[in-house]
Amino acid sequence: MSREEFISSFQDKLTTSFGKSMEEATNKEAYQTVSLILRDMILRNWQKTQNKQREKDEKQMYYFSMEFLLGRLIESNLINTGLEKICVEALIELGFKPEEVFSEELDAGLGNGGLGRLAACFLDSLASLNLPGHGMGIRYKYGLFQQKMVNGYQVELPDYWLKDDYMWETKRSEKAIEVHFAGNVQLQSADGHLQVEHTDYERVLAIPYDVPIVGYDNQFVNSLRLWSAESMPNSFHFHSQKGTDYYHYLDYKRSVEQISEFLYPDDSYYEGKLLRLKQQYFLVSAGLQSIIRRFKKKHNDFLLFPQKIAIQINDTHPSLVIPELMRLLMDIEKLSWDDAWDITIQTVAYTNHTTLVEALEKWPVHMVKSLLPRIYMIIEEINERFCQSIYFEHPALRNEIANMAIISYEQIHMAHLAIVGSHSINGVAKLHTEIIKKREMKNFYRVFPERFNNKTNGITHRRWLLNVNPSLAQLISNTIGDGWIKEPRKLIHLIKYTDDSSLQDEISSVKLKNKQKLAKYIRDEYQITIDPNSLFDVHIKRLHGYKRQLLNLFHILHLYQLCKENPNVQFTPRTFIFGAKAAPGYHFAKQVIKLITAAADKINHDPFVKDKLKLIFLENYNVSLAEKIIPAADISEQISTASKEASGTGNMKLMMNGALTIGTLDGANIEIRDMVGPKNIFTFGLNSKEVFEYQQNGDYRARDVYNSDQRLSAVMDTLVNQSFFQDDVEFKNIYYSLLYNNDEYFVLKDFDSYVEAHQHVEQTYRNESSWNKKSITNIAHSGKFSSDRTISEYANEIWNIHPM
Ligand code: 26V
Repeated sequence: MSREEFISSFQDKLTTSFGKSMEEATNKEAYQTVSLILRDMILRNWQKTQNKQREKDEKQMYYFSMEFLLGRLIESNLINTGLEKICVEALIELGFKPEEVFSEELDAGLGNGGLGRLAACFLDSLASLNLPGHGMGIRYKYGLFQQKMVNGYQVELPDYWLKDDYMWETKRSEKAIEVHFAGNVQLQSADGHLQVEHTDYERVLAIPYDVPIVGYDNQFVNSLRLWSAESMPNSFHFHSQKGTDYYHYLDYKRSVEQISEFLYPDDSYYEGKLLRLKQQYFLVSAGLQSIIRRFKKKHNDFLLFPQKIAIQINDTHPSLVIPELMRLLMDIEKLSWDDAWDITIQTVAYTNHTTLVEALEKWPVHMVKSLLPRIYMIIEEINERFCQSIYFEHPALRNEIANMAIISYEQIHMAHLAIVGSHSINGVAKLHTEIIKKREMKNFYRVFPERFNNKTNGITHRRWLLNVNPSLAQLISNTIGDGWIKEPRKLIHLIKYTDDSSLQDEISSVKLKNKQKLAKYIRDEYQITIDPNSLFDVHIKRLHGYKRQLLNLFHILHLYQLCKENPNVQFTPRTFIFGAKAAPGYHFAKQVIKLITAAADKINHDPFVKDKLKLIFLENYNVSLAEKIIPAADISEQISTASKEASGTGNMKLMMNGALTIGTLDGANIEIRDMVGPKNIFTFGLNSKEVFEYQQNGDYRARDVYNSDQRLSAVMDTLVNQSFFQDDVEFKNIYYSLLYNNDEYFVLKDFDSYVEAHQHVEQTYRNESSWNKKSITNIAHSGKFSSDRTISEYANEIWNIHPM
């Protein structure tokens, strides 16, 4: 499509869809018009891809996830279809500002954080690598809440992302599926076969909305299928004389629609909520039934199923896939238990994303029994057979059966179910996988060693470099050619230029421009002026104790005290930027947010430190905001308590944009260090072994650390002595949790080495050439962390799917 053709389509669509002329069109209408043009093109390729996949009967992979954190799609769709340049030029010619037009799209925030964004990056890589792999998720009416800051506190508002039409979805009413809840189950034996009779169940209609997932420069389009729950008026029998049935119907309708109403906003603390269980079964049952329906169009032998279908479950959230697939194969398709079990195991693979005990899913037996009676029977049978097999085949583990059982103490352990019912269990970074094998799941590893494997996470370099940082992308292409876009490992060619002073200067000027842009955004939105020449230190992720935003803040307060004590201290001006949402019920995390904003208020208004320190807490951190911050970062804060962060992916995005990492030896930070070498990353703190030892021996004394470090006690005392903060109620809580609850996350313990690492950062930053060299080194090694690499590993080693 040429620019002229684009402009004429634009004018056409504007008239036919909105009845408006160019002069009257708003940014939103311009956005919708561009999407419509793009949509036409994408739909054609979508159909072609589907036809080809159907014809060739290639094996398909389905990624089941309760979360897909897509953000906006307009720019990545433009880039991937090759229309970006033309569209941008056309919009400018027509008098629009492209950035304003694109930002009319509301983020699809159907995820909490890392796990949901990973799913979105994976979809991009699958399509870009011509791999037949699709997403299965829920079309939540409300995504992750919008964060409003009121008086320094987080307040949550509903995220009604569907208020304008969502331009990328297609409703497929004709492909609706019925999902059944509750009721009674009777088992009967009929001519050697088990007859299952399920009666008096509640019927829910699952309507699929398909979103095309566009590959980069390959005309290949996969699908993300998002399910929405609707009531079934026809299934409801109105027969009361008094007219109360109508009200019952409305109750039923409301309760059904709740299923896909909102995304649970907590990604670290499991609560056994019935509605969440309903959501999980809804996704799993609708998704599986639609896969089986498609399979049956070509095949009647279910033994072929694992050769045609692979299912990856994103954490345990969709682990009901295992008993539901069993149910469908046995009760509906009439396979034997043994055949159904072989098929299920060969089809399903499970990714573990956390070892935090409080995040492990355990459903109460009574809940599953009443909501999903048939599924409960199947889980019981799986458990029975599994426990038996341990008893007879692994006598050495007999004493461990109670710990390994799927059902124990009236709870169903979903991780155990996921391990027993799948052929592959993977962690998301080397260290994480080792921890799973050697500690958290060591008994299972003894039983199924061949099932465990590692797949270090990745990010799509197309969005996180090409799209968000076009000037850096251009500079890279000018230096080493643009082969890196299709083969991100080629970024390594930059390594030859680390000493090239002209590249160093250009890298630094690209970074400066990005920082100026972010500074302007912050000035416009917050009326705070920050200095683009200061060091931008960025800490962006969900707020959680283990991610230790508090450690960062203590260091900032320490710097503040240094400036105050000695006005002549040699000081590299720094701007600290935070972005973080806390789960609405996570009080400690909310107190930390309040502490950060209170500190920001104080520091930013202190004329004494005016040119030296700024602290910004950005409201409503989400994908689109991340895209603004990441290209402008000098330092990437990845400071989790060692062993707690399974991988991290923000670390990869920041590195790819030339930021240097200050981090603990945790998650993928370790692999980043292995790639760039210890000189190009600032590591500090306890390692995972040391953390485990303290936990095992119980010999950590936070109080002793506090007493022995005067800088630390001076900082912490400001939380309680009113010298610095006014409203001190929540801050006292933080203080007490550190000293009286013995600092669960070793913030105090790591303070000293963190301060030292920051001194090292500061010294390095003063030497511009040395800094730029390190920055280039980081970019050069970031190719390994493209999700293209991750997805190729999954495709070859777990799914056995092939590029088409
Ligand atoms: C957990 C829960 C617990 C129950 C309530 C709802 C809910 C929703 C999400 C989660 C997910 C927790 C696991 C998670 O997000 N892990 C993150 O996964 C990233 C991708 O693998 C990884 O980079 C992060 O290190 C890891 O924390």
